[in-house]
Amino acid sequence: MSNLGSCNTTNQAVIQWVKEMADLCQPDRVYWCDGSEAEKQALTAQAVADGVLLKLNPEKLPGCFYHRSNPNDVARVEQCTYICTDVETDAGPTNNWAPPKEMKERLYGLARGGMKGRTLYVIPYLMGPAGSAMSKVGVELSDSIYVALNMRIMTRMGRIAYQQLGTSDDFNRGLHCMLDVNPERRYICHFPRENLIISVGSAYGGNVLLGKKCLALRIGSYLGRQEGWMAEHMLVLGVESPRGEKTYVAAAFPSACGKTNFAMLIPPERFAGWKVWTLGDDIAWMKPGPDGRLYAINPEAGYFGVAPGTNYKSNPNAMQTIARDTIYTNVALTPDLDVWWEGKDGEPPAQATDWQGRPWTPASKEKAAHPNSRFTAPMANNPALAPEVNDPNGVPISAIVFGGRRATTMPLVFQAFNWTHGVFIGATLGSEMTAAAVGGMGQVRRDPMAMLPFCGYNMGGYFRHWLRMRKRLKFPPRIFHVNWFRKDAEGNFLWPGFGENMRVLKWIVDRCHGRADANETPLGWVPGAKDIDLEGLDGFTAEHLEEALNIDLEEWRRELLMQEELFLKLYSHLPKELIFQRELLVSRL
Ligand code: GTP
Ligand code: SPV
Ligand code: MN
Repeated sequence: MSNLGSCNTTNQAVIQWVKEMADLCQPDRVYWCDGSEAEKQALTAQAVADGVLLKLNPEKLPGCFYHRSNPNDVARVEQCTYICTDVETDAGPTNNWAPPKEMKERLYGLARGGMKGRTLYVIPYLMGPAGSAMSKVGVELSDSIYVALNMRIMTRMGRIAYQQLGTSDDFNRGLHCMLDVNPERRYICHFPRENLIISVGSAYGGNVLLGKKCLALRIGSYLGRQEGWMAEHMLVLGVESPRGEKTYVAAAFPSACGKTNFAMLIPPERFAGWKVWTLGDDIAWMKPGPDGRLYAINPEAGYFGVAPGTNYKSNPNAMQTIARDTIYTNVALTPDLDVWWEGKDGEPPAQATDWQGRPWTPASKEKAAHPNSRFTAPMANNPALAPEVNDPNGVPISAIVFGGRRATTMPLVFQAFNWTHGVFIGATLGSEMTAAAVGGMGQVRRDPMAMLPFCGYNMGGYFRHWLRMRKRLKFPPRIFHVNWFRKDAEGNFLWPGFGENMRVLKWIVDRCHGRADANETPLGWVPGAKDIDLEGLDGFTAEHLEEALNIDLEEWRRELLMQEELFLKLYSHLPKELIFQRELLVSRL
C-alpha cells in the first residue's frame, strides 16, 4: 500500500482513485497540490534544485524560468494519440482507435511501478470560471513537477477545483507517467465514456497538460455532443468600438496559425478609440443561452503560446504578458540568462545556448529556438485581458471565423451565406502543417474547424452536431473565412497581418451589425476594395487588396478535388447538407 501523504480533500472519489493509481505506479511520495502561492514557491525551488527549471535573469524576466524538453519530445504526436471508444466507427476515420479494455491494459502495464523513486503530484484543476455551469473539473496525476507548475498557470488549479466538485464523482481522471520519455512507448489515450485520459512517455505541452487538448477539446467535444454544447479550437476576443459597443468574435485557426496573435491584436493608429480584448487564445466552450445567442467561455487560465515570431511589433500584449511569471520551453538562452528566439526584437545575441543546450552563434546553420518552442504565461498578465473572462455566463458570440495558412487559393476574407454554408466552409478548412505537431511541415491538409487532431469522436457526427446547433439558436453567429498567409509570386505575404488584421476584423464586426457592403461571389460575400479601410497602410494599395481578395478559378478546381478527398474518407457519416453545399459550390464556380 502506498503512503498517500497529507491528502487535502474529503472527496472520496478523488481519494479512492489516487489510492488506486498510487498502488499501480508506486511513487515514493504523493504530493497533493493546493494551488497556493507558498506551494508555487516550494515547487519552483524544487524544480530548480532538480535541474528541471533554470531561474532566468530576475532583473529582465522576474519570476521567469527556463526549461528544455527531451529533443525527441517537442510537439504533439498525432500518430500516438488515440480515441478509445467501444466501437471503432465512433472514433471515426480521422482518429487512431484501439479497444478501451486492451489499451487500458497496455497502458496500466506500462505505468505499473513507473513512478518508483519519483513523486506523484495530485493536480486538481477547474476548466472555466468558478461557479459556471459550463465549467468542468479534472484531476491530473503526474510524475512531472514541470506539469504541476504549468497546470498551475494554464488552469485554475488547487482547492478551487475541489470547491467546484463538492462531493461529486463527476470529474475527469487524467493519469500522466513520463516513464523514460521514449517515443516508442508514447501514448496519449482518451476514454470518453469513462471521462478518462492516460498519457505516457512524453513530458511536452499538449501531450501532458491534460486539461488543454485532451480534456478541453477531445473529451470536451464528446461531452459537448451529449450535453448540447460545443468544444472548439478557438480564440475568443471582444472588439470595443469608440462608442463602447462590444462585439464578441470566436476564431478557429489550426495550430500555429495565428490564434494567440489575433486574440491579442492591438488596432493600428487609424483605429484610434477601438480596443480588442482577449477572452481566450486557444479554446472556447460555447453553449446556447436563454436568449437564443451562443455564449462562450475560455476554459483556460493561461497561454501556452508559440515563441518564435513573437516580438514588440507583431504582438506587444504577448511580450508584456511573458515579461514575468513565465515558463519558457525550448527557446534559446543567452549568457546573461535572458531568452531568445527567431523573430524576437533586436539583433540576435552574439552567442547563446540553443534549445538543445548546444553553443549557438548567428553563423550557426540551425535554429536557436525550436520552431515549436513555447511560453506558459498567466492570462492575468495580459494588458488586454477582458474583464468578462471570469463571468460564469460567458460572452455572446456574434461572429465565428475560420482561417488557415494558405499560400494560394483562399482570399483574405469572405462571409458564408448562412449557417449551413458556414459549417461547410469550416468542414472543408485546409491549412499548411506547422511545427506544432510532429511530421508533414508545410503540406496542405484538410483540418475541419481546426479540429482534425482534437475531435473526440467521428468527424461526420461532429459536423452533424454543428448543423443541429443552428436549431437551438435564435441568433446564430455569422460565419467567416480569413487567410492572412496568401503569398505573391515572389513568396511574400500579400497581407501585412498582425495588428493590421483589425481592418478585416472591423469589416466582420460591421457585417454582423448590418453596416458593411459586400459582393456576392461563388464563395460567399466578399468585401469590395472600398469596403476595407486601407488608410494609413503605407505602400498597400487597392490593387494589392484586390490581389489578396482574388478568386482564381483554376486554383479552385484543385481545391475542390482536395476537399473531395476528406469527404470521401468521411462519406458514411457525412451529413447530406454538406454534400448539397458542395454541389452548390461546384455549380456556382
Ligand atoms: P497554437 O498555440 O499552436 O494553437 O497556435 P496559434 O494559432 O495561437 O498561433 P500563433 O498566434 O502563436 O501564431 C503562430 C505563428 O504565426 C507565429 O510565428 C506568428 O508570428 C505567425 N502569425 C500570426 N499571425 C500572423 C499574421 O497575421 N500574419 C503572418 N504573416 N503571420 C502571423
Ligand atoms: C496546439 O498545437 O494547437 C497548441 C499547442 O495549442 S499544444 O498544447 O501542444 O497542443
Ligand atoms: Mn492550439
